[in-house]
Formats: sequence, C-alpha cells, structure tokens
Amino acid sequence: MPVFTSACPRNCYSTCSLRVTVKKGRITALDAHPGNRATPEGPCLKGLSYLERVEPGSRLLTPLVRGKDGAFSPLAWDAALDLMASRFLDIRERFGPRAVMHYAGSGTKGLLNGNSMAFWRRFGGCTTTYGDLCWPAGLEATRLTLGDNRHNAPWDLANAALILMWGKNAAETNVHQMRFVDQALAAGGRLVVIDPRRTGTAERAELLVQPRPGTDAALALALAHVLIREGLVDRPFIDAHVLGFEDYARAVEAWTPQRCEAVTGVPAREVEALARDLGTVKPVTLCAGFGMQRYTNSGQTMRALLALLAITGNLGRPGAGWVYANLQSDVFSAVKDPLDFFPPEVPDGVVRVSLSTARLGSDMAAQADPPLRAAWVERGNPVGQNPDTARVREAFRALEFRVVVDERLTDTAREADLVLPSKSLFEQTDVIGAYWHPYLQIRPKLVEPPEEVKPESEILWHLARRMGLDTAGLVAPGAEEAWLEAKLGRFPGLTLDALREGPVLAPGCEEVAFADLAFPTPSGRIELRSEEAARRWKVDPLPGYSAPLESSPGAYPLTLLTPNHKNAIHSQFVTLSCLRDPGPRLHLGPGDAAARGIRQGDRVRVFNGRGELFLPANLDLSLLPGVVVAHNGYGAEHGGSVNLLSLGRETDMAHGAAFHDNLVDVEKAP
Ligand SMILES: Nc1nc2c(c(=O)[nH]1)N[C@H]1C(S)=C(S)[C@@H](COP(=O)(O)OP(=O)(O)OC[C@H]3O[C@@H](n4cnc5c(=O)[nH]c(N)nc54)[C@H](O)[C@@H]3O)O[C@H]1N2
Ligand SMILES: Nc1nc2c(c(=O)[nH]1)N[C@H]1C(S)=C(S)[C@@H](COP(=O)(O)OP(=O)(O)OC[C@H]3O[C@@H](n4cnc5c(=O)[nH]c(N)nc54)[C@H](O)[C@@H]3O)O[C@H]1N2
Ligand SMILES: [Mo]
Repeated sequence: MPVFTSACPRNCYSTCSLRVTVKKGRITALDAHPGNRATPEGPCLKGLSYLERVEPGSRLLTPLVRGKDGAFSPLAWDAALDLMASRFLDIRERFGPRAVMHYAGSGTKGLLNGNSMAFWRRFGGCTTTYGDLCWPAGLEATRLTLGDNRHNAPWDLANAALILMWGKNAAETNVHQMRFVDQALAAGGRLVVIDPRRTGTAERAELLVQPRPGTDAALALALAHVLIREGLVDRPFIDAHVLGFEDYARAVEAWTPQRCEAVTGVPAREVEALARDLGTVKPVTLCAGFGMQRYTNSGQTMRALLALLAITGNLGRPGAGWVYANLQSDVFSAVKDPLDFFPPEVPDGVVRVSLSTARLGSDMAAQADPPLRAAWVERGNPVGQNPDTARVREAFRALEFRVVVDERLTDTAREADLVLPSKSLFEQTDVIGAYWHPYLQIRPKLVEPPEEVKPESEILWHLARRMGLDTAGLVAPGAEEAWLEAKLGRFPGLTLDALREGPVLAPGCEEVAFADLAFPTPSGRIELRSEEAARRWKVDPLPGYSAPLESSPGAYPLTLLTPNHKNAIHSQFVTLSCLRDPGPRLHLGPGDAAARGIRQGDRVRVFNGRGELFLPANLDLSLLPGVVVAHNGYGAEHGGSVNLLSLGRETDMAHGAAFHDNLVDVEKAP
C-alpha cells in the first residue's frame, strides 16, 4: 500500500512529520514518521482528525456567492472568476489598486502558499498589513538581546537540569516537547511552571509560580536582584559576553522580592528560593511561551526574562538557553521578511503596508487616499482571530466587495460576497519550515482536490489571465513542483526527492544555538542594554517593568486570558465531530464566582465596554482571584469569538497584538 512522507502545515510548534497512507485516491491512515527526532510519536488528535477534515462532508466544495437576499449559493468557477475580474478591475479603475486589501493569516504554512503577493504586484499593488497576531514582541526582544531567533534542538531539552516553562502550556500547544521534559525529569532534572493558570504542563512540575497576568517582568527583575545580591551570577560569562550588566545591576537594586510580591502576588520567599535554584542549578533552559507576550509591556518583559539566562551564563551550552522561536528551518518564511514586522520603515514600491494587524478594524476604516473598497482574505479568519471583532466586522461590511478563500464558512467567510473553497494539505505540493524543530519538510500532493476546489496559486493564475495581467512570478497549474525545486536550488543537496524520503535538517542548522558565543547584535554581545530598543521602540534601553495598560483597576475588575487549547489551532478543528470538543466555557475562581452568585454550569455574561459573550461557567479552584479564562478559537457557531471583548492594541515592540491586556466583568446571565 502506498505510504508517503508528509507534514502537518498548521501554525503550531510541533509541525509533525507524517506517514500518509493513500488508497484509491483517498487518505486512509496517518502515522508517526520516524525520521523526525522532534515528533517521533506522531500526530496529535488534531493531526489524526485530518481523516475527517479533508473529507467532502467537512468542507466547502464549490465557490459560493452571496445573493441579493443575503444567502449563499454555489457559483461555477467561470462565473466566479468573471465576477472577481470585473469587480477588482472596476475598483482599481475608480480608486487605484491600493483600494484593495490583501489579508493573509497563518492557517497554513508553505513556500508556495506564501506566493499570493506575486499576483497583487501584477495587479499594480494593493494595501496590506504589518505586524502579526502571534509572536512579534518576543521575536523582537530576542533579536535585540541575542541578535537572532534560534535555539537548541528540541531534543536537547532532555539535557536540562532545570526547565522553566514560562508562559507556555506545552502539554497542549507543543505536546511533543513534553517528551523531552519527561526525559529531563527521568534524568533527575526539575520542572518549574510560571503561569497564572494551573495548566496541564503545571501538573508535571514541582512548582507552579502564579504571577498576576502581565507582571512577569517584575518577577524577572526581582529574580535578577536576588541573583546579583547573593553573588549567584556567572561573572566570567558576563565579563566576556554581556553588554550593560553594571547598569542592569543598578536598575534591579530597587526590585526587592517584597516589591515583587506587591506587584506580582508571588510570595517573596518563593522568589528567593527560585532565584537560588536559578543561580546554582546548571544547565537551565527557559522555554518562554507566546502567552505572556500578548500585553502592552511584553517586549520589555521578554527582555527581562532573557537577562536571567545572560547573567547566569545559561546560553550557548547543551541543556541551556532560551527556547522561544527556532527560525533555523524557517529559511523561506516571510517571518524573516522585514516587511512583515517593520513595514512603516520599509516601503515596498507599489504595495502599501499601512494596516496594523492588531488594529485591523480601525485601521481599515481609517484608511483614506484611497479608502479601502475591497478585500481578499486567505488563510486567515480576521473577524474571529484579530482583536476587536465588532470593529473588524464593521470594517469588512463597509467594503464594496469581499473575497475569502477558506475550507469552511468561518466568521470572516460569512461576511464575504464570494467564498472560494481551499485545498487541503494533501492536495498541492509545498515545502514548509517550522519554528521549534530545525527540519525542512515536503507536503506532497497525494490526492486530487475535489472537482470544484482549486489551490490559491491556481485561482490567482486564472484570475491574472482573466484580467489580462502579466503572469510573471505566478505559478501556472502543473508548474508547482518545478517552481519549488527552483527555490530549493540555492541549497545544495536539497531537492524535493530528498524531502520525499523524510524531513531534512535545515542547511547549516546548529544543535546548540550560539555555541560559538558569537551574538549577531550591534556589539557582538548579549545586549542587556540595547540602544536599538530605545531608538526603534522608544523604550528604556534596559529591560524594565511597566504595568500593562488595562491592569489598573478601572471600570472592569477581571483580567480575561484567552489562551490556545488542545482541540484547536485557533479557529481550526474545533467543529470536527471526531474531536468531541465540549465547546467554550468561562473559567473562573471560586471566590470571583461566589461574589457574583455564579455556580458551576450557570450561563454567564462576560462583558466590557467593547462587547459581550454568553458562556457556561466552569469553576476552577486553581485560578488566581481576578483572572478569568476563555479559550480563543470559537466563533459564531459557538456564540461568538472572545475577540468581541478585546481591544485592537499593539504590544510595545514589533506590532504584536495585546490580546490579554483585557479587563472584563462577569455576571449570571438573566
Ligand atoms: N493545541 C494547540 N497548539 C497550538 C496552537 C493552538 O491553537 N492549539 N497554536 C499555536 C500557536 S499559533 C501559538 S502562538 C502557540 C502558543 O503557545 P503557548 O505560548 O503555549 O500558548 P498560549 O495559550 O498563547 O499561552 C501560554 C500560556 O501563557 C499563559 N499566560 C497568559 N498570560 C500570562 C502572563 O501574563 N504571564 C505568564 N507567565 N503566563 C501567561 C496562559 O495562561 C497560557 O497557559 O501554540 C501553537 N500550538
Ligand atoms: N483572543 C485571542 N486571539 C488570538 C490569540 C489569542 O491567544 N487570544 N492568538 C492569536 C494567534 S497566536 C494566532 S497565530 C492567530 C491565528 O489567526 P488566524 O491565522 O486567522 O487563524 P486560524 O484559525 O489558524 O486560520 C485561519 C483560517 O485559515 C484557513 N486555512 C487553513 N488552511 C488553509 C489553506 O490552505 N488555504 C486557505 N485559503 N485557508 C486555509 C482555516 O480554515 C482558518 O479558517 O490568532 C490570534 N488570535
Ligand atoms: Mo500564534
């Protein structure tokens, strides 16, 4: 029976290698691929659920057009292409190409998948977004401090004597990492989790430290205070490799464990004890998640965390280091394209990069000269996943013409005039990298798409022809593999055939990152003091703490955290029946519940000045008072997105989205 190498292209750390069995043109089994040292145990439940997800019953199969009555009905491809050609050309004629917005989300990775801008350049340009919903504050903090985003190979975590899992819930978001945690624990290592929630990851830890949301920098500064006060720092390492230590030491003098307790709620004696472990146990790996960099103070927070490794000499060694994002295999991804994060300073000819992803709704509405008139959305669900759902929806509704390419009728697709069905991961060849392990992978075309489904590259190629545009830079149907092969050409030995055998380590990848202790920063050292941080982001050149913007008690008393969860990748998968997801709930502590007369299972209203959401309550004994949780990813079919409650607001660095800087109140629903 034919079995093929493939890989899961979702926006997830694990990016699992797969062995795929194909029978009579259908995918019949998905198994672990032994060629990937990071994911040898194979796909998670979501990965296995592809057997349901790619079947015709779970997805859109034809273009859908909205009629005068507002209802969708199927449309033939010829008519769909004619409609797009005439509407986009008419809008270009009247307002210029920049009246069209190109929006791409993170629904699928892929070199070929990322090529749609080629079409819009041929169109004469467009308007697009800068920043990112996911991780930019942490990426930028890392770049400023270490010079680059890379880290030790995933399996090196087994060598750590102390693992700090800080604001990361690997047990749900990077399940394969837990295997290496287990190996470290079996070898006598220790695990500490720092999270306002008691997560699945915390269940495996010897200690759960629960800071108030958005206060982690204060905790890190106090840990540094104790380390320095007690002489537990690595002086030779600091002298040789760290810039700005003396200034930093002075800055943390004021951060006593008592002051930290007042800000974070973490008992001073716990801070002292953790600092002593940090200073005496070696090696230490700090796995920093993305959750705590979704605040208005996050870039500075992430710099404060990095400083702990710098002053204890825990970088460039096996079992040590900063595990945030490993872009070693991301050789192709737009993640490395400065356009993505820093567009205001990087003009790109005809493409106008003027909309902040975090403020999408208000920026779309505010754009003038020309105002936005049309949108093309692919691989994204901005109405559900970007902050401030109501404003994003309003901005979409104000347009004349909207096209959404997706597998499902998402909250964004429901706003479209034309919805185009997208292919599954088994229906077009592409090459992907990852942001945790260092492998490059192929996901080959293994089956034909359903009759009326076309990959994006094909849609855009036909559309270009229909509009009479030059097709240079676009990929003609049938030419996909040749196009990919040409892109791989600059890496000797890397071919599609090699990738078909199994995952391939990225050229030049390092098992231990920064092992040569050469840091590509302006000074060549680890920069605790960063003039670039001050210049570019107008922050203090040293890492520091400032309260997250909404944290000061205002009209609403509870902080709403909206983390990711195991049965979804954001708005994907949750609706598949084989996952039996229980649906969204509002988790709150017993004190906050009792104060509002709320009992387990009650329907509650979660609200603030931006919106409201009705959810069943779940009492969670482990939650900090003042903190409530609702997972992100659910949409209208579950009563609405959590982003009905969030504000479109950027992080302090790199134009991320400050989702968790979000105060609400909760009451029993009438
Ligand atoms: N199953 C699953 N896996 C995924 C994803 C998914 O949706 N589902 N998404 C993928 C993507 S795109 C991403 S970005 C990653 C995210 O992976 P993670 O970083 O693990 O996920 P998050 O849920 O964003 O946040 C992690 C934790 O941060 C905590 N947190 C929130 N605020 C604070 C704070 O102020 N301080 C501290 N210390 N902790 C805080 C939350 O309680 C949460 O447990 O996961 C990837 N993997
Ligand atoms: N409140 C709150 N909001 C959040 C977060 C949070 O923690 N809290 N996390 C944020 C983070 S970390 C991220 S990364 C974003 C994710 O935000 P998005 O990237 O918008 O979200 P997804 O739901 O993963 O994917 C969007 C769509 O892509 C579609 N898709 C998948 N594959 C393909 C394909 O091959 N072609 C096309 N055309 N479409 C495809 C899926 O069906 C899905 O509808 O959400 C962010 N939103
Ligand atoms: Mo993300």
